[in-house]
Amino acid sequence: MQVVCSDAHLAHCPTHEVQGGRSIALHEVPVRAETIRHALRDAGGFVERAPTDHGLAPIEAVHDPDLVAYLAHAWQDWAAACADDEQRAEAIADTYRHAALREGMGPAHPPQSGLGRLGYWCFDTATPMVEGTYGAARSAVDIALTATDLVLSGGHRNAYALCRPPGHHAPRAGIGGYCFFNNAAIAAQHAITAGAARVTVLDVDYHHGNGTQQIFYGRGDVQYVSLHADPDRAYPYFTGFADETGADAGRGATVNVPLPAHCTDDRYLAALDQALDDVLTFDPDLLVVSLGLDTYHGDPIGDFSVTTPGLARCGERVGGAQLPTVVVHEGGYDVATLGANAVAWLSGLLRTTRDG
Ligand code: SP5
Ligand code: ZN
Repeated sequence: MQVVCSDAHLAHCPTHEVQGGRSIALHEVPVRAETIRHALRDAGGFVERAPTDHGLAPIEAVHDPDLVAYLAHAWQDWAAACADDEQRAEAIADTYRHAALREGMGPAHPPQSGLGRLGYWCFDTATPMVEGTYGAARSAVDIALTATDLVLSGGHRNAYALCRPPGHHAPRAGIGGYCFFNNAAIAAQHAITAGAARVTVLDVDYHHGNGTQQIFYGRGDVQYVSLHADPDRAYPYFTGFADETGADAGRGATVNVPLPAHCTDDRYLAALDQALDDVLTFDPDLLVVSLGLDTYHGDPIGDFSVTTPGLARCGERVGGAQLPTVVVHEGGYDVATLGANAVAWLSGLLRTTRDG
């Protein structure tokens, strides 16, 4: 199996996030991708490839060009506005553009201050930026796009994009949830631009992919199907309910399956089988999987009970759909098991894929 990866992600290395009011060590760290890379090397049968530069056009086909322009100099803006080096180390906003702030007064404009600007674009306290963040996020997009090219025109039945930072929480005009550019959404749109009639994004990260859902909510050509922790108890709290099914031309093309705490392998696989029925009914030309390994029972920020053999069975079910498939990496934070779990899921996919 082709694995697209690079060292560029190493430059995105903030050290802390604010979760539930506490400053804690950041969960989304470089060693996540490195440990998966090494496990795939040890497992054998995985071939590493470098990404190619796709430029800004595929990003701006999905994201607000003003957001893209902001991110290119966000850290410099922040650094210039900071009081001292200690504050400057990592960009985390203190004020967010909450809908109630300007209710009845028209939309806010991006403020001049680098501190204010961050809260204009970012929606949470867990998405710190450092100087190397933009380059790493650009590279993650190129990784997803290169993997997509391998499947669209490179003669490969599937490919794995080992992306970091992840992407599925980033909407058209915002960042959050450790995400800057929505790698999976950009890959899906890239396939449509290249001539695909229909593309499905199947999101199996523990968290709801609010960004991907928002980007395609009104679209009938890109289906979004997600299994995730019920937003009544889990981040991102405001999206991912079962009654969110799409709007306008996208009516019925969004499928949300909220799941309970301690969700077992069997419960998860039953939900996945149903979701795959919806995917096959939609009949996409390409499947993009947003793969999060934070469904694993040992994940520090999840509460599911999915095991390593369970993850292998998940990969088998997805491979059984027999669709050209791009697997785009999202979350998963139990560093000790990430490698084994990635190998399990991807090997499952390969086992059931014909001429994989
Ligand atoms: C890509 C991805 O997986 N992003 C996840 C972002 C989650 N950010 C904040 C999570 C807050 C979770 N609080 C859980 C406490 C568990 N003990
Ligand atoms: Zn997640």
